[in-house]
Parts: sequence; C-alpha cells; structure tokens
Amino acid sequence: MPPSSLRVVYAFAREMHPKTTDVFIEYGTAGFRTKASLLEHVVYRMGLLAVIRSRVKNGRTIGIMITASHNLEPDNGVKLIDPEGEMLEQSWEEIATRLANVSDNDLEATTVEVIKQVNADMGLKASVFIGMDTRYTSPRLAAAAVHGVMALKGTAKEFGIVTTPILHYCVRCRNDNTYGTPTEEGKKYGPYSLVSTPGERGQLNLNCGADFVKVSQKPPVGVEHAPFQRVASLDGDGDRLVYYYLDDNNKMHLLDGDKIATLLASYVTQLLKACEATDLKLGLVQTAYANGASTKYITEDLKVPVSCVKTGVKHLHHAAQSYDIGVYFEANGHGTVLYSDKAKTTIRRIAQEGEPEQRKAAQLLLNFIDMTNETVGDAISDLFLVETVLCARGQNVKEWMEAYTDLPCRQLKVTVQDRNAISTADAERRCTAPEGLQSRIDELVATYKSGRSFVRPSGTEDVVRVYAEADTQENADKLAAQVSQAVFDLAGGVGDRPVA
Ligand code: 16G
Ligand code: ZN
Repeated sequence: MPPSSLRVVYAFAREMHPKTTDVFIEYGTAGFRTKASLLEHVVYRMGLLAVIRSRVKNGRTIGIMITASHNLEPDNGVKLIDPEGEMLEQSWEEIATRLANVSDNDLEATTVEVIKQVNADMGLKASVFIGMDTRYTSPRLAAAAVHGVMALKGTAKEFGIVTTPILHYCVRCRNDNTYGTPTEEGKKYGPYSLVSTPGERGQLNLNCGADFVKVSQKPPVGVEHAPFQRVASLDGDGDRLVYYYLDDNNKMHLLDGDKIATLLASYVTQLLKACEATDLKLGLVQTAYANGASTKYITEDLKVPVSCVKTGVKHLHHAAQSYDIGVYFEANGHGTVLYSDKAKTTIRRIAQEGEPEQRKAAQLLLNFIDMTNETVGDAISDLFLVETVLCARGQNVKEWMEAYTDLPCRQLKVTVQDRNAISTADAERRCTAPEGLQSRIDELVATYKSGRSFVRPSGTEDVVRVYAEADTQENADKLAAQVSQAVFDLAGGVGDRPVA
C-alpha cells in the first residue's frame, strides 16, 4: 500500500479525534489510563495500531478493551489484546506510547514508520474486536477505536458492553476455535444474580467493588448482610474477585486473591493425587503483596512450589506458564489457572483409560479446566471455580477462611516529586534507590514481630505505594506509617507529611 493512501489517518485524526493535550501518556501496566477527556486521540491511534498488529500476526484478531477497571468513573483507559487472548506483547508497549504521543501533524509519518519497523504487510486483512465497560465516556471512545480501524482498512467488530476477560476469551476463540465459541454465551457461565450495586448514584467503583473492599478492608457502603453470608466483590471490568463475610459481631473478614489461590491450588492438588497424575507439577505464582501467612501455608502445608514476581498480570501469567499447572493470583483478586497441553492430554487420557476412581477425579478436573478462563483472570469464572470447590468439599466460608490466618496488613500511598526515583529489585521486595531507604525499612521492620514491608512506584497512579504487615493490626498500621515517613523524607515527599 503506497503511503499516499494513509492520508486518511491524518484526516480522521484532525476532523474527528484531534489531539488536544500535550500531556505525555504511557502504555503502562494495563494499557493507557487517565482522565477520559484526555483519551480520545489515544484510542483512535490504538485502532490504527491494532490493525497493524493484526497484519503482523497474519490477519489474526486483536482486541481493544476500553475500561479503567477499578478506577473511579471520570477515568477511562484502553488496552490491546494479543491473538492468544493475552496482553499486548511487551516490546509493542513502546510503539503504542510513541503513536499515542505524536502530534496530529506527525501521525501519518509515524504510522508509516511503525508499519516499516514491524514489517507489516498492509495488503493483508485485519480484524479487531472492540469491547467497553459501562462508563458514560466509553461509547465515544469505542467509536474512536472503530475509526482508527477503518482508517487502515481493517474490520472492526464491536461487542458493546463486556467484561475485560470476556473480550480476551472472544479474541482467543476467534483465533483458535478449539478453545470455544467467540460469544459471551460461549463461556457457559450459567445464570448468576447480582446482589447489589451500591455507590452514590450508582457510580462505578465508588465506595464499592473489589479494590475498595480489599484496600479499605471494609464492606461496600450501604449494603446489608446476614452474618456469615458469602459475598463476592468484583471490579469495574470484571477481572478481579474478592470474597468477604461479616461475623456475628459485624466484623468483616476478607478472602482475597491469596485465599482464592490457595483454595483452588489445594483442590487441584487433591484431584491430581486422586487421579494419580504424579508427573504433573503444580505451582503457584504471587507478588510481594501476597500475605506472608499465605506463602507459608502454600509452602509448608500444601507443599506446593511458589514463585514471586513483579506486580501486573502479565508477569504472573508469564511465570505461571512454566508449570504444568500454574495457579496465579494477585492479592487484589486478579488471577486464574493455566494448564499446559501436557497437563490437558494427561488428564484426558486418565479420564478415558484410568481406574474408576482415577477416572472420576480426572473428569472433575476436566470440568474444572473447562470452567477456567485461561486467557486472563476472570472474576465470574473464578467465582464459579471457588463455588465449585466449596460445594465439592461441603465447606462454608468460615471453614475456607480457617485454612490459615492472614497477618494483619496495611497499604498506604505517599506522593513524591518523582516516583521513578524509587527503584526496586527482587520482585519489588527490595528497594535499590534512593540510597538509604532500604536500610531504613530493614531497621523499622526488625522492630516488629512478623514484620515485613516494601515500597514501589505505582504503575497506574502518580504515587509510591507502601505495604506493611505485622503480628497485630496496630503494629501493621504503625509500620506502614513509619515506612511512609521514611519514603517521604528520603524520596522527596510533597504535600503533607504522612502522620506516623
Ligand atoms: C493494574 C494491573 C494489576 C495491578 C495493578 C497495580 C493488569 C490487568 N492490571 O491494575 O494487575 O495489580 O495495576 O497497580 O495488569 P499499581 O501499580 O498502581 O499498584
Ligand atoms: Zn479490572
């Protein structure tokens, strides 16, 4: 295709989706995310990029999801989904960032440059699936994505309002029809009922949702529960799940991603034993946010290998692929289970040829696999997996909780001049800059029983995050406050000093 035909890339940009801001934007942990009003030109350009990516992948389908997940309503975001239903390959994040930030005048030339750089055959067909969340700014942004796809003569298919994991699933199915049917119904979830949609005037994620429940350690505002009723909280785009219940003193008990991971891993381990698939290795992947008690339980009681990686689903997903069966969860409720081809083949064979008891266990495992959304953590699919295990074991939520006792923990954030002044190593568990901060953290941690703390720059907000755990809630709170203070002092804090 001669460059002259890319004129339309500029024309659509100028007339329909002009860049009206000079604020630099970066493809971060989960795509671009900021105030919705700053995003229209970015999403248009991601439409362009999705077409180029589809052609580089021989015309296979690419996904574009418009959402800001757990963020509040005025935000929005966009992320690309690769043909296997995975997140965009990391090396393309820089290309996405470049394309998002050039001026309208330079857009056409930069598009030509990118096409050359990635060696895309622009004569091929291109297919892009587009989905969005329920934010009121999403339809306008989805339209911008469609226009980007049109500008490079790709075919856009709109799915309207879907969860993030459903779009990942549909992309995967479209490219690999053995995985399922690329429709919402294809993932046979069956009926479920929404208990409540709190939040002032029904605003997405406001005082409710998985992130609110996990970080504030409080139930959503304005919801009533019977004691020991099992309640699930999801986030705005349906890829996070946490559970909680209130006891008879109205105290909340949270079952986070770690609790879910351990429940699922212990059940799969139990079935693997029952079907005697001894050559299949199961492993669990966590991040530094995993509660120390969960890691101890996994290692010492479940006797399952566990690895720790950097925050962000893509890192966990990648690490989980190195096991025959990899269970990965962030404490905040993102996660799923991955099964290698070897695992699937072995289990299918046992279901056919094994002894009766083995066959039964293998069949249960096959059903479990079928219910898993392996492309990315899926709150609804995860919810059914949890319910399956509880039902199979006849366990209630309290019994599930009692497998191990979480160490009390606290998360805080500190605003600093430049959060990238903080560097980390060892899966974010140690901080290598600024100088002196890690030794200060070590000193503080040493004064607490079961103390642990780490700091890291957020990938989604302009803050430094602080995590601390200790033997009591009071101590966890104190440690978190002291470490925040150290960050403030040594990493250029701005605004009010955190109160210790
Ligand atoms: C994004 C990530 C999530 C991570 C969070 C950390 C995906 C799909 N989402 O929401 O996994 O836990 O960022 O946010 O990767 P932070 O860097 O602001 O702490
Ligand atoms: Zn989300």
